[in-house]
Amino acid sequence: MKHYKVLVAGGGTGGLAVGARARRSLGAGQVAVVEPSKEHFYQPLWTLVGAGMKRPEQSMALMKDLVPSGLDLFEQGVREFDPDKNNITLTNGEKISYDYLVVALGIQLDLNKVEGLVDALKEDKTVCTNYHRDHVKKTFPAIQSFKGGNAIFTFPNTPIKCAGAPQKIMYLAEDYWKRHGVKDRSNIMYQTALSVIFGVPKYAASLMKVVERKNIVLNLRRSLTSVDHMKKTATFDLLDKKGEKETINYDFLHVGPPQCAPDVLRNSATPLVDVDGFLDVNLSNCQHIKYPNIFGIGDCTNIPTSKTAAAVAPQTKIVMTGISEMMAGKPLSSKYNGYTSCPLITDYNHCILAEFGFNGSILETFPVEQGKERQTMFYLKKYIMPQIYWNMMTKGVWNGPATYRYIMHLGMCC
Ligand code: FAD
Ligand code: UQ1
Repeated sequence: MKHYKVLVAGGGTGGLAVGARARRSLGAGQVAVVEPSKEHFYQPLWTLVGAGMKRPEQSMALMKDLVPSGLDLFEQGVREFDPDKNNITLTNGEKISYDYLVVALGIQLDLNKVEGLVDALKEDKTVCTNYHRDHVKKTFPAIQSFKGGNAIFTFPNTPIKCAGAPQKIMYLAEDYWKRHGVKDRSNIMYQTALSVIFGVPKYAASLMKVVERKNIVLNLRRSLTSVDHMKKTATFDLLDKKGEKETINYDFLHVGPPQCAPDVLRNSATPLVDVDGFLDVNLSNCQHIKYPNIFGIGDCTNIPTSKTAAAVAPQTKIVMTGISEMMAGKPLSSKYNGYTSCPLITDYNHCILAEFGFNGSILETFPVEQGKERQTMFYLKKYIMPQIYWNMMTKGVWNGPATYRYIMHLGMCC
């Protein structure tokens, strides 16, 4: 059985970053990443792909080109965890053992939870989702060919990555339709399972002004249950009226799909996960609650902060610091504040850069009013973040903006 000092399950944003970081600190041949996909995606770009501002290829790089030399890559899925024996089984049956395991499996789309959605995404040009590596390509053509009627954007009744993404694409589509003379003939609806537009009151207040200015119909506590693409209808559960439903005709439908913990975790026979199937970790240091040599990072964990790549950045450092401290026999020192960020794009030129931590505490980097729609934040999202991602994050040298926040606030902040 092959053995590694650090084994990383999943080679997405968190897995690649932590793998590269561990490789640098522990040397060649000591660290491996298990990732079945040959392709790695910078998913935050999908909002811009959906709006026609970036090409799909710009969001993708081959794993073989990203993995640094000396970091071993297994092009397999993890089939089973055996945390009591410190090993995992791959989909091809091979077992690998480890001293430390980092679980970075992301969150899984649960398209089948909405009856008829898979068929609608395949068959109907007017149904799209920025959340899927293939279907994201349909979004901009669907926006371009919309000639008026009902345009529906949905937010699911499940955990979700980048909770802002279902509304960002709506604001971009509205801007596009306004500039192309379609807006007057359209009825834009945001159907969300939440009881607010956004979870942090400061940014929710700014977004409510955007919704009002754009004449968007905001329908709270609605959960998409089925799509009939032959009849072009979408049906929603009214979450505050038990058993009641509403059916709406659509001419354009962007779905924020239901999501769930990855199957391999949810179905795990071991006590690795919480009741919802997410990896059960300590929110301060990302260490597993029961197995101290297991750490979790990113969307697959039950850390109570919004699931984003921005959150993964500081977690990468916390995980690697924790492993180094354990190797040195020291107690863990990290205290994660829950930092996460959501660049809420409101049109083709503006963005509200939401940055917050546990319990909605505001953790803004820049010494300006970040609740405002700003061009500078749009350029940060469109041009600077992809550079940071490909040149720093995937190489394991981006810890998030905490140091810049401290400097820009002259040391007078968190
Ligand atoms: P992922 O990057 O999803 O990686 C998980 C990896 O695990 C995948 O490569 C997968 O193939 C692999 N895997 C799955 N199952 C197995 C298995 N059984 N064995 C081995 N490997 C497996 N974040 C931001 O910070 N800012 C944004 O503006 C932003 N916008 C977004 C817009 C959209 C449309 C989307 C979809 C996401 C956005 N995000 C944004 C969220 C961000 O992309 C994720 O939070 C981030 O990628 C999480 O990293 P991760 O490593 O936890 O998961
Ligand atoms: C961030 O660190 C990050 O991860 C790489 C993102 O994902 C793409 C983000 O969207 C944002 C906003 C951040 C935070 C970075 C800065 C400079 C505020």
